[in-house]
Amino acid sequence: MNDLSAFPITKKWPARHPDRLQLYSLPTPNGVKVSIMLEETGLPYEPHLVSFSTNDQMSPEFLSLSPNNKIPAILDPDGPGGKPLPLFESGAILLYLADKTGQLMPKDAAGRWETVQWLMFQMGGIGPMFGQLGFFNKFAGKDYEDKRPRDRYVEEAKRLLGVLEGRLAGRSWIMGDAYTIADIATFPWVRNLIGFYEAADLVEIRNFPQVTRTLEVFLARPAVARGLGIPQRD
Ligand SMILES: N[C@@H](CCC(=O)N[C@@H](CS)C(=O)NCC(=O)O)C(=O)O
Repeated sequence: MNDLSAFPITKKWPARHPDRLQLYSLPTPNGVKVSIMLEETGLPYEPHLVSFSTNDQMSPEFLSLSPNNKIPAILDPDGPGGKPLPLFESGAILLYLADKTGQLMPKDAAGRWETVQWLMFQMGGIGPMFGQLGFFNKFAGKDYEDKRPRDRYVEEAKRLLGVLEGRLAGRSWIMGDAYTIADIATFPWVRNLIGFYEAADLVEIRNFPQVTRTLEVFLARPAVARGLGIPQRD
């Protein structure tokens, strides 16, 4: 069950503990979703750093597991039927880990689907739109004289924050009292938007007190604090 040698990714990133779930990642907002989830669940795992500075994500070994050349990806030696399971896409990985551990997902069917809905809201809205805002505000796009592309994503980020703000009114977490994978997917992106992407003033984050209040509680969780630094950068 623990023989991972058939997976080319283990040639570049050897498994020292082949009985543990293998994580290939970098502490970006998508990457930390999975390390936070693993820290929250207590599942034993072995993290491997996929360095963008050496273009590791384009190596044949990484592409053999994650053909879209994006982190995070996992290889679970103990997947369904006891067979190894490779997986990429952070939303799919969060769903898989919730299913495997029975944690961070409501038990009732209606609550489960509502959680999946908010997970998809993050995957299809918050992640891609905040990411574009990061490009136009912090990275190469900031030098463009024409600010219309940046402003388009500022407006879209504000709109999405407004949706989240409305959802959190009267609730501790996205799913009410239950802390779930929807929170784990969403709040690393809010943190990044107002931190690393330096867009707090642009999106007028002060107008979203429910969002910032929940972000603070999220960041105070010990598993979140640990997960934000995994895998350790060189
Ligand atoms: N939808 C994907 C997006 C993952 C993603 O965008 N990962 C970025 C880092 S946050 C990446 O690996 N970029 C490397 C590249 O594009 O070459 C997921 O949620 O897993």
